[in-house]
Amino acid sequence: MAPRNTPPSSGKKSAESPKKAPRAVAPDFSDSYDETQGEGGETHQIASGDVPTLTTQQGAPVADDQNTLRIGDRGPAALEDFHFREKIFHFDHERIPERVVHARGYGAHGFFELTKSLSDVTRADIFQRVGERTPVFVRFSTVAGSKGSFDLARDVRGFAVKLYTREGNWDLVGNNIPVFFIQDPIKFPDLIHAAKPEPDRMFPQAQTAHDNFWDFISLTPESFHMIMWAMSDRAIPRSFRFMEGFGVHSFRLLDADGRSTFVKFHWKPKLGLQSVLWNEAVKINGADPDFHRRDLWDAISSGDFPEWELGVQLFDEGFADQFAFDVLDSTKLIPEEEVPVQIVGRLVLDRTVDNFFAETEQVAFCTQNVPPGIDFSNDPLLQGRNFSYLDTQIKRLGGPNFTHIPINAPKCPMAHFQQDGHMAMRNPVGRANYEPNSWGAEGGPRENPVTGFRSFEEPVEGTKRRLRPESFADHYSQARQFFISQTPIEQKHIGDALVFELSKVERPDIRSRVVSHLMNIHDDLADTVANGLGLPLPDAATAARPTIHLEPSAALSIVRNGPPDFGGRKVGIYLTDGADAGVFAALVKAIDKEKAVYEVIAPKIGGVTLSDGAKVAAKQKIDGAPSVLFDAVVIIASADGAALIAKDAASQDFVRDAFGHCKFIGYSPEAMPLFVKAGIADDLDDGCMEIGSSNDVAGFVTACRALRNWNRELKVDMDARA
Ligand code: HDD
Repeated sequence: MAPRNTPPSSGKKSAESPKKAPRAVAPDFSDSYDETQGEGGETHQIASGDVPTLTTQQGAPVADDQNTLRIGDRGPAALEDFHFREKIFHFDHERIPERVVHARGYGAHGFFELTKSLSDVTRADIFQRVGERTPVFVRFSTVAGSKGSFDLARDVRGFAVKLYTREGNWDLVGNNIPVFFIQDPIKFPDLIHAAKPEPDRMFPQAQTAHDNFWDFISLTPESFHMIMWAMSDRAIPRSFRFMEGFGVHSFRLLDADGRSTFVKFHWKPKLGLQSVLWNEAVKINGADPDFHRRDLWDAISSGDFPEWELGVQLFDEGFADQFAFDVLDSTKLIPEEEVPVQIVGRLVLDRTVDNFFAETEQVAFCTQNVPPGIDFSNDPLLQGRNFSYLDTQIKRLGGPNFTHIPINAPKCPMAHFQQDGHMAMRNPVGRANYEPNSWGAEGGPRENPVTGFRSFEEPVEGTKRRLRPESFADHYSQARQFFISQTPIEQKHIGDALVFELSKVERPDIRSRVVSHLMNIHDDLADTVANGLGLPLPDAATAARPTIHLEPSAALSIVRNGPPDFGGRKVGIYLTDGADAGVFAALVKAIDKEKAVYEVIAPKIGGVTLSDGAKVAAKQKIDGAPSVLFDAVVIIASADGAALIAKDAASQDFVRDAFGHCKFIGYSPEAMPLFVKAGIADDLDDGCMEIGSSNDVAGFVTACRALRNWNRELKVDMDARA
């Protein structure tokens, strides 16, 4: 081979010239492309038949997309290579700023269908006609992590819904938790700075388990209700499909006469609530960082469309006046026992995006997007958000015309005089670009006092000043109500989460300050956390208002609002060669009947040969399919197969983790050596079910409806005082 710095001798090259080295060959599209040999011996595919010709952005057909234009065989590139320059220029500019919060997200299309008219309380067109469907785009997200972070962070989940109504877009930009950390939007940058990676070291990514976050929280008592939710299993959902959504704030509904009814919005998943354990979440992040987005994509692609009910809590000024808390305070919820949630519609996600960037990345939610008949309350957080969302889209999407991007454009007619700006796609046409004008019918659109948006006519007076109202001062009572509304296993998880997070905090004084707030919430919780951290119990933090006792609310627990059946859940079936074909067939049938899904896992990706000689392809090799990816697992092994997998670490982890995570485990009797080697053979309980024949299958699948056998975990609590 000629040395690199040897100049070409003449136009001719020796056989050893580096140019002759074989080049990467493009994927084989030989069905649709004709292949031809490039000058250097490389293979390319050229357009033919229905396959379009590659062009530049200007539409010029491209003859060669493999080689830049150069002078001489081994000489410099030519500046006139417009195709190369355009391609690289465009590539260099592919990234846009990620969202400052909620950077990691995943979206899908669907529809909202009204099932109960709200025409008595609102003129909003979307709430008038039962059975009518409105197109929607939904984006789920985590808050703190950057775009490439993992899905199972302990974090709040965004639940943002854009409804393309006939009277303009309505963006209901909510979370999977019905309250928020702060009461005043001026604290939002501080909250987010504190939660994100620390600015000098830029870690930890996508987690709040660090000093800055807990320092801020411990100095912000109003955050403690939200902290209870964020430390509960709500913050590690099993799937977007199994979590609730909340509009959080009190909004207003306005009827045609301008009369107002307060409303809070709820999304309730048809498949019930479900979360994972923290130990599972940590492992899922390693095994499949895209766990949530893959789950949503797979469900929609397979026709198992995720569905939520839209619920509304309606209340009037009279209720607001007598409610124990301020309905304008976003750190408080209204218990469903006090104002029931009425179901008025359903949301179905039935279409994945065609392109992630065009749709999910470019979608711009703005809380101030409301149609006539829906209006804001004076919740200060909401008022602040109404400024922030519009502002952030300009930074992110580069100019004021982001509504021209198809995902953001309303699907109803638009007519206005706003024009120009970067990337204007559809300027108004005609002579008049102002109003009033005297161009008559050709003068463009006019305001309409009847159909147009009207704000609630609320008499307001007061002194201009900076203050936090007295009515916002109780920070602990609803935090306590949340805690006492949880089942024992959920209470344990809250304690575990607090101990875990605070164990990552280096400064003992911060840990102690957090516990001092827990003292105002619940003695047992404070005691468990202090004990788990090895701290003496501190004095309770000074409270602006003493904690009052509120009755528990069943709606606040995940376990009490689990699924009606095992539908939408996934079973991991670990097979070996020689596994019982009858049991496998019965299992598949029972899972299908339950509307659940399964994946076959095998020692080799090539699959296994069952007892009857049938071959079964594997979806996963055991190393890539730890049991954390499944809701329940089954091991069907032959004696020889069991002897083989019993020695394998990934196989041992598979059953040990499934057991530790309280999952239902089905197994053929031959699989027992695996449990022995995994060290759990003596612990197997009634959630571990032997499947000796196909007759045992139905009982197992029915048992899985309970999702977990929590008793297993309740026996051990490392943090609680003995
Ligand atoms: Fe926010 C994004 C939800 C308070 C400022 N927020 C954002 C998203 C969701 C929420 C779901 C992602 C939307 C998407 O998928 O593109 N935010 C909430 C909820 C809050 C809340 C439920 C409290 C009730 N947010 C909040 C405050 C402020 C912001 C108080 C500022 C004053 N939020 C933003 C933002 C973001 C955003 C900076 C970043 C990206 C974006 O807007 O589009 O404007």
